[in-house]
Amino acid sequence: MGPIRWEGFTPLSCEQGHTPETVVQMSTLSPSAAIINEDRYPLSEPDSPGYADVVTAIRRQLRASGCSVLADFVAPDKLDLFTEAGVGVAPWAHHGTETVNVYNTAPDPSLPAEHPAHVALRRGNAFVARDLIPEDSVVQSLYTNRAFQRFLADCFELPEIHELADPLSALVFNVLEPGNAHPWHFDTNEFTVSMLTQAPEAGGEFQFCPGIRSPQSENQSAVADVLAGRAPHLVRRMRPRIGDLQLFRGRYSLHRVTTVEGHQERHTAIFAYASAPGVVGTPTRTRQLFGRLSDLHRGDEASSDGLAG
Ligand SMILES: O=C(O)CCC(=O)C(=O)O
Ligand SMILES: [Fe+2]
Repeated sequence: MGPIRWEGFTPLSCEQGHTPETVVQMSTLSPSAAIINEDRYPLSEPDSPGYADVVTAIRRQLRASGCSVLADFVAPDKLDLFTEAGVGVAPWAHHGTETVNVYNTAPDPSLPAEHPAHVALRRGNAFVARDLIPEDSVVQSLYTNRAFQRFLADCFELPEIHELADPLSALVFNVLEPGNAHPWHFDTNEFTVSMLTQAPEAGGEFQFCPGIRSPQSENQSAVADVLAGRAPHLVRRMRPRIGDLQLFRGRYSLHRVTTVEGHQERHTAIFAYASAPGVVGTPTRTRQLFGRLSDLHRGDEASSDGLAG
């Protein structure tokens, strides 16, 4: 496998009168013409009717279910770059088999017996931290691309979005080996952007319960019902394809990935952003995911919105 490189812009020809300086400048503003399927997602033309139509459709889906899958987001001839990016770093994933609950919180005996926080789940997945993903990787280029960020902010109806300040969790590959699952959980961040880069032979289905909790209500009884398998009507099932981009409000929607079957690992690139700058994961969560901390992780364990986890 050759080195993975993506320049982040389509080189402009001399006839157009662009100097090297303007080309470099455009590389941070204009996307991605090279790797994004601009026929369907015209990110380099944010003022076009086509862009507005795409954003409107995505907003509608996000409002309705907290999830929108942007089919064929990556240009077909660039899919391999994403798969190779994941395959190249998967050996560096931190593997942890841990007993967790849906909130990723420590056991709390003071909670009532029926509280879903008492349900112990086995999490057998692995994460590659951002600081182990080469800077010239295609996923780093996409993560930091301004046009991509502007597009995501438009989709999530935010004035702007910010890269996490967390050097580990801002951008990760999630590696699920055969036999492992990512059990029911809520995400720490409000919304997540992810892309399957290698599919399992079987299993590894994404399941979610749209908007099962909100900042106003934890809705513990419904969460407990889902964990006990008593509420299949609340669960939606999805099987993403490589190169589809998934936008997801994972802080409010309980979700999981079912057990991976067959011989091939399931790889997902996860692009984490926040509506405010400077967001860093808590030390507890960071240790769970990566087995280590970075200098930036402070001792502050409290979440900002009052929800657990
Ligand atoms: O791999 C996926 O599709 C989802 C992963 C996930 O939910 C997470 O990392 O929080
Ligand atoms: Fe998640």
